[in-house]
Amino acid sequence: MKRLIYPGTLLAPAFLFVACGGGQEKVEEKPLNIIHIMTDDHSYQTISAYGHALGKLAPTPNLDRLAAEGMLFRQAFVENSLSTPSRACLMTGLYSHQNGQRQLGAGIDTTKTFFSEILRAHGYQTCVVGKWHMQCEPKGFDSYHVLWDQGDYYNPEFKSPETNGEYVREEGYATSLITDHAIEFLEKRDPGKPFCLLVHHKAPHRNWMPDTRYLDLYEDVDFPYPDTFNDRYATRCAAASTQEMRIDDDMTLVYDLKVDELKQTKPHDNEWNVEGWDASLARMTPEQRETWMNSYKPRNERFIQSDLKGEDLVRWKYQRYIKDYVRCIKSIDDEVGRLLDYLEREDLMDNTVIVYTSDQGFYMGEHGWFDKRFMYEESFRTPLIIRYPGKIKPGSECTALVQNIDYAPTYLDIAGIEKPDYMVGTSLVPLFGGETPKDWREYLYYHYYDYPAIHMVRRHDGVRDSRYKLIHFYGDKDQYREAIDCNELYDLRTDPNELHNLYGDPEYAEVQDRLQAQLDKFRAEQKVDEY
Ligand code: SGN
Ligand code: CA
Repeated sequence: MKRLIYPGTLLAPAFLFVACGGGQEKVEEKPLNIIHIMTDDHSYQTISAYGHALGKLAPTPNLDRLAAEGMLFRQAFVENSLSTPSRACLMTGLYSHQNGQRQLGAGIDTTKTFFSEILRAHGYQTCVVGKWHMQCEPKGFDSYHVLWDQGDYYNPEFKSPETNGEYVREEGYATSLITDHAIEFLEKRDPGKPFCLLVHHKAPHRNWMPDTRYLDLYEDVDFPYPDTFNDRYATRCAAASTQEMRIDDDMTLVYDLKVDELKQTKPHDNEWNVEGWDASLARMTPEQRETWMNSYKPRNERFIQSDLKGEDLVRWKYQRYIKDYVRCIKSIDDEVGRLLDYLEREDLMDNTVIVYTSDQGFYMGEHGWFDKRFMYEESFRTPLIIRYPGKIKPGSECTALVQNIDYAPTYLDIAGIEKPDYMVGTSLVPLFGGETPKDWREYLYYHYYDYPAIHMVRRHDGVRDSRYKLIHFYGDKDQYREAIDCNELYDLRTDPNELHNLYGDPEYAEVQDRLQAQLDKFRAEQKVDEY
């Protein structure tokens, strides 16, 4: 039975009655703690528990441990595949047009209640560490230790109530520092109260800078190319061919791929390529820089000498990109392991729900891309693992359609708090038993708005059910691109790589009409104001 507790009241402990010697003894059931671990741009393709080729070559034993002890979600999605919008969905349980955060920059409607505020009002100790990124102060937290903007990998700046509003540089690697601060919160907390801790990592965000201890890891591994690596976007709307997120054209050799030696010798059309890289290097201590150069310099010199062109060059770029990315993941996995070890030592594993996810998915070369934004699977889908002892069967899997607007209602539900009426997300708790309730949602709504912007992905919205996906790209002509008003329809069962746009195919007319009707329904019911 759900307890409805109003703001301002403290969490009432639940009680279990245990039969004992013929009588009944009252045993206190402690309210559950919640840890939400969220990485930035982590693809499900690089978590070995998901079984993809990359994950097999670069294993993630600690994330796999979470999956082995909890539930792996195979159909978890975001509403808007971008950082701040995703974080706003998490905090509010609302779609982007309802919480205000449609694009990467300013937008969040701070009058909307964050779930952290509700938990706090009900007696939870709340804390966020790492990437906050939203253009408002952390809201609803007893403590916070957050990065400046997107944050930096090396010696990043953090702000906390103790720093009087200043961002202060801390020496070390972001993933480890964020874990340190998570553990600090746990150490200092009042053990008499439940907690909700958000651990938001910077990694593995662009420009994918590994920790010094992992600079050589996987160097001799040849990572496989995705089937769609050479996709040329036949049958699609123009949005797929007019984006700027291709490994060949848009991934820079200096900033993204760390070929420092090319700074002086090559003309660089993208100023950020050199400036951004110099800024990354300038952050390092002399020792960190020396370790870095000792690893990358000889490889870079060999690369320059080989003078690769065309497909060979693209393949070299892909290998360097993936290696740096999975090196960042290695640190994430280690640090999740360190946090789990701490929880174990402190006897917190049994009464803490642990969630692992990312703010969105990421392209690991699929369709020739890096970055995210599109409603195609690799960026729309996210990893999601939930460990909930006693409630979730270890090693279970869930294929129900779930979305990032569901976290806020889920965390309130776990705390025994009724979901406020205005929240559109749905608690995931009914899925934890292993069965999908009959009335579970059959469709998901997606909407991406950040155009014109870096990577130039056109605005689009769409719906997906367990098998089909309908996408509508829209937008007027502007100084950069032609007008677009174009649809795509995919059958994910017969075409999981989304290569064959079936929109307008008479054989799929019924499916198309059904999905269009659902899309129209979402737009009307959720009061979507542009499409
Ligand atoms: C930066 C990155 C982009 C990335 C956005 C959004 N460029 O602008 O590649 O798409 O962040 O990422 S960089 O040159 O600054 O690295 S998000 O994860 O925050 O949404
Ligand atoms: Ca992100």
